[in-house]
Amino acid sequence: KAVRSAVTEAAEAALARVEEREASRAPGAPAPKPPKVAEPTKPVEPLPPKPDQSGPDRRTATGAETLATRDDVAQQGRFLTTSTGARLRDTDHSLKAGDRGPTLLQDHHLREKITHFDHERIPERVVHARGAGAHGVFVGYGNAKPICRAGFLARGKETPVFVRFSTVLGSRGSADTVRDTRGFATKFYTDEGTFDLVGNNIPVFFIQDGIKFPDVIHAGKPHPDREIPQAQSAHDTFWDFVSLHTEAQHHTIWNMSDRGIPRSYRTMEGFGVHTFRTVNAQGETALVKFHWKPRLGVHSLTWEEAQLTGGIDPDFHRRDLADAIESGAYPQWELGLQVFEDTDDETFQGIDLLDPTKLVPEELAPVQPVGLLTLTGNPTNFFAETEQVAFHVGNLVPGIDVTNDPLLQTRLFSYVDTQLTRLGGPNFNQIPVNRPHAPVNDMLRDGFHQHAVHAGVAPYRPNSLDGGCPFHASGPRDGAFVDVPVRVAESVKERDVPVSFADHFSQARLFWLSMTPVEKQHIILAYTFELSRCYEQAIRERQLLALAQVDPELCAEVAAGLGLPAPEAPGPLAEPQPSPALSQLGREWPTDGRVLGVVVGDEGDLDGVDALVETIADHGMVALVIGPHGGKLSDGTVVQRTFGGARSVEFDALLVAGCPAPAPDAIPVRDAKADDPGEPLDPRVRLMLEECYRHAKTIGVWGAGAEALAAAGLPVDAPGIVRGSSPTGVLAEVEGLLGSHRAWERFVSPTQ
Ligand code: HDD
Repeated sequence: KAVRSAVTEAAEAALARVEEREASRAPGAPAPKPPKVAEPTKPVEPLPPKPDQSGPDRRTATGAETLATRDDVAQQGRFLTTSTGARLRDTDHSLKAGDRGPTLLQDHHLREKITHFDHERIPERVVHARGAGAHGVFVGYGNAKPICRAGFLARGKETPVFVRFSTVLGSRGSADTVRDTRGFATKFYTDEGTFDLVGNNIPVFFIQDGIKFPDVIHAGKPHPDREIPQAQSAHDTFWDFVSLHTEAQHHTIWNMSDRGIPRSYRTMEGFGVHTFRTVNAQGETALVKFHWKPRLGVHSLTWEEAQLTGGIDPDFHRRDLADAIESGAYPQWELGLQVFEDTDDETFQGIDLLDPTKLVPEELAPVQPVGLLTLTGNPTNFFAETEQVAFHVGNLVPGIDVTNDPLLQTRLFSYVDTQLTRLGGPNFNQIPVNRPHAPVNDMLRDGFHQHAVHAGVAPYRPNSLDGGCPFHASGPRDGAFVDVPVRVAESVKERDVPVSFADHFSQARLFWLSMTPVEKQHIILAYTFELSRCYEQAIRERQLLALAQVDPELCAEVAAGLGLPAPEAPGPLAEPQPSPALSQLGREWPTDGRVLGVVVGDEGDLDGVDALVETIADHGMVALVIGPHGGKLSDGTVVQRTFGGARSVEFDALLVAGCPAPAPDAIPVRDAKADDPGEPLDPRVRLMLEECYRHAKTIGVWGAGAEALAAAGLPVDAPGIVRGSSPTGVLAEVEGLLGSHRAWERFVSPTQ
């Protein structure tokens, strides 16, 4: 009885409080804010979708217009509601028996909010978990017509696309700049169905048969006992596998080269890797390899930059892509084709086109541009788009077909299968980012997360009840996808591999021989680092034996770094003709979107800095003024980075307008020199200069800037150092040098 009366008293008191509040409210006045709410939650209009995101997904999986448009699926209305649309007056306090609880099971809103949250995560991709996406458009040049009837390649035809870049090994939250292969997957929403080009930034693969994919991935992923290391190949299991399984050696040398640490997604090449078969309007076939050529050229980080960036800005590539798009510096790639005659043996000049560990040098089969990809829009919602996008190498359109490459054949199975778990059922093509833009009438029904409300009673063929619909397209004239009637050789069932797949080293050697000395140096350092992280001596020795079959110099240098004897190759090495196109050096590229740091002090030398910043922007580059403190400098110059907050890795080049002295209360960055009253240069600027110098970045100085270089102990007349009297004069020269990415001559010794 006592308990009951206490409850009744509390309830009455609560009711009285509510009544009191209601009574004190003027007629028509809004409901009072609940107590203890720090942030008023005045309803505002939800953000409209970005104009560039006004997406093409306003239809059901059957192609019909639907009420469930993107705007509807997104948030609407001014008020917070439950998921079933009931307006809520409080989402900050659970429903309790009295203000001190306990909480009531009856609180539907509480349970809905927490239950939904509990299920917010889906399994990350088993590979390529870490990625960034963007919307864009592809425009065909029309010149592919003689070999391919795909409509999206027609002259001037615009096709919306979604691209997702990724690393392979790391988890979803891993750093962008690790040494790894990068995924480059493109979804073309064509009028003839969705075409997915699911490629990488490396033109070859570790394995020749997809049945070994779990092996290579298990070897590359963190060790199963302690789950380390994250997102890298510098560990025993990876090198154990590739040294035993030598067909991986070609892909591995690409990973150890600068290709493994791209400067930006915007400066990566992309490759379809496999050979595909194209068909023209006459039904004639050709074999092709797909290439993406970045307009800004192929550029990479240095190893040290990649390491520093991984700590300072693990989202470096993701941020770079989003910033570039948001600022209107739309990244571009040309789609190119290497075209080969469709012969019975499917080889070109002795290269087996079905072997995905082999490339065809561009000098032998030039890459012919057939269209332009421009990325113009950032995703509105990372999860909805970038995470839920589902690619599949089997998403083909009329005019493009697969070959018997055994790696590709397995991939045709794997991509649907993985989405069933990852996206929770068979209807993932109804998710907005995956919806085709071509009309869909597929007779696929029901299943988890079915969003379409299919009409009709006869989802089967033949039928008479739904008027016989849907009909078969009669052939190419109706836009049908027709499997190329490739002759299948008379054969027996066997688990075997063609003899032509047996050569594992000649193209790894071709790659090595095509590198410039500085690129070779980087490769040597990468192998030495990675193998030095292995514990097992036998693995190092076995990999050295593999390197001996690539090149004796490479093997000897890595062996010396590891303190091991260099083994001899068991037989003579192939002597392939080098392919200069494989090198990243020796060409000039546009400098759009390059980031220039402008170091200024509080005093003096600020003349012309504002004009310089404007000129940099006019030239399509980004200037970030780096000053001793945030806000504005004495002449009003706005500072974007402080000496304490900036690090060299953010910049492609540094312009130095003065020789800023250390602040009296400066915290030394590296050593105690800053306390020395004689120290002429702020140690944080010194560190920036030293790093830029070590990474062979262009440094431009004028006025007292030259003193800063000298104070940092750097030579003022080294390659890539520009000295001048005016900021604009210096900028002109720096811009010229940036075209070749780095002052490559500055990499002189293996220690750099
Ligand atoms: Fe794969 C994802 C590229 C071989 C199985 N792969 C995936 C992605 C890319 C590639 C870019 C990420 C797509 C995205 O952003 O969502 N994969 C390749 C390339 C290969 C390759 C260029 C060789 C030339 N892959 C390969 C094989 C298998 C798979 C041989 C299986 C036998 N790949 C998958 C997968 C993934 C995947 C498990 C994981 C997530 C997904 O598919 O959607 O199915």
